[in-house]
Amino acid sequence: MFNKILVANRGEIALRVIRAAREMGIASVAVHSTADSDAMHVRMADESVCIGPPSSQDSYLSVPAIIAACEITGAEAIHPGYGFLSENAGFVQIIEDHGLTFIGPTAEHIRMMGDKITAKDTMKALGVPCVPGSDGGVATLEEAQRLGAEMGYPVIIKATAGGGGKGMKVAESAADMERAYRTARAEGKSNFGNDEVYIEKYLTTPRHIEIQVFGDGKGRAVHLGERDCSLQRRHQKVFEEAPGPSITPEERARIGKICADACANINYIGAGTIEFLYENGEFYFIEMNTRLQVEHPVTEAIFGVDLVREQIRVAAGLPMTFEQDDLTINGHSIEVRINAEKLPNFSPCPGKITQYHAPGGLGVRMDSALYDGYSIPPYYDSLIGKLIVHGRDRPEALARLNRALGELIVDGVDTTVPLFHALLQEKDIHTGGYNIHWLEHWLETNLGDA
Ligand code: MV4
Repeated sequence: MFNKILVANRGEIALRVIRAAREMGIASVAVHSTADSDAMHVRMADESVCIGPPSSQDSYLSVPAIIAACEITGAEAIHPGYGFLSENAGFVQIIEDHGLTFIGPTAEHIRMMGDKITAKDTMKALGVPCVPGSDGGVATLEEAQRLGAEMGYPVIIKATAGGGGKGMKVAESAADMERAYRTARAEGKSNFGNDEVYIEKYLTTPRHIEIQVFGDGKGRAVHLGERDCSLQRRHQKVFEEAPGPSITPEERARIGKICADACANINYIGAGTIEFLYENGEFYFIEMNTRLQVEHPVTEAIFGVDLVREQIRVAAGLPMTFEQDDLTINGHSIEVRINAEKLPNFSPCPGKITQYHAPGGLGVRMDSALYDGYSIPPYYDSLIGKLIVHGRDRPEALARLNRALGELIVDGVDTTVPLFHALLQEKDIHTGGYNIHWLEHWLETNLGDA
């Protein structure tokens, strides 16, 4: 096992990794920008290294600075958290070239899943159900038009290098295809330097269901059920839960096994998420994320496992502490993302926290790097905390969420807390009757959010 690991991230996820390391008897190194000298991850780590100025580009994304911090401190492995360098295959390559270990998948798997056409081809060949669409890339407008006519409209054109909704255009009809095809290609080119696109049948009212997978890199892999992350605004998740309110145990076992077998087949190592659209009882693969996700705690809650601990174990060449048959679901968990944002437009709201009080009690977990008097810097993501609740069933989890939100105090900045109080008044939230468009419709109707 490693003696010391470096955490190449900030905020709540840096704390999350430091906590796992400490429980394992592993020393931790925090890295930080000059804007984060007073950040909680710096205080909580055993050691810290300042790696650059406030801009992420020159600090949390600076590969030379992070490698140098490893060499100075003698850290043997790097945990990337989520975002920043977590899905950067070049970073993984450089880490390995320096004799260090990346706590995460191989550069090859990151590259494979980062290219959406390759990811889909791979998953299809492994027996994972995919959205009907083009076989690989679509090189010409004429081919796109032929496919549109063949599949029937609406269709969606997606950039192979896309993500977070960028480089994705819906064509409602044949007349709409030229515009959609050209803009998807142009956005792929300008955002990712890659204008290759593919086409899928557009699913109009699906849910976003993602399967948590975990592999040991030696041909063993398991699944840890699904999360329903359909409540999103502009491709940012807002509210996540596990298990999915619409998924039966039989469906979970079936799609879970397909995903675990696919990961075993490619010798996948560590945590991964296989994303699906789910409509009319069918799962359709869209993408795979090769990182630990923001919403991993809901899975941890219902399975009673520490996913970061397992990531560190398999990176060190040790086996996972569980097999598929050990993994059973206990109750229901919900996470809400607390962002420093001002409603109704979700505009970023950095500033000084004059008072912070985290909720507690049975079934409540607050993952946050906030403290009284902390100043949220304006340079980074607006996520300032995640409130995760766990109950014996969904109604108990919802009641607990309402109770815990009532205890939470974050003064000095605006947050998304009022949104969750309002959502908990909605019948559809209590019945679980929502899809990927529900929240945006609700925001438009109730807050006038464009
Ligand atoms: C789709 C889709 C409908 N049909 N693909 C959005 C980002 C990227 N991860 C994939 N996305 C979508 N792909 C087909 N064939 C609808 C979306 C989509 C979406 C997906 C998940 C969660 C929220 C969403 C919001 C808008 C569109």
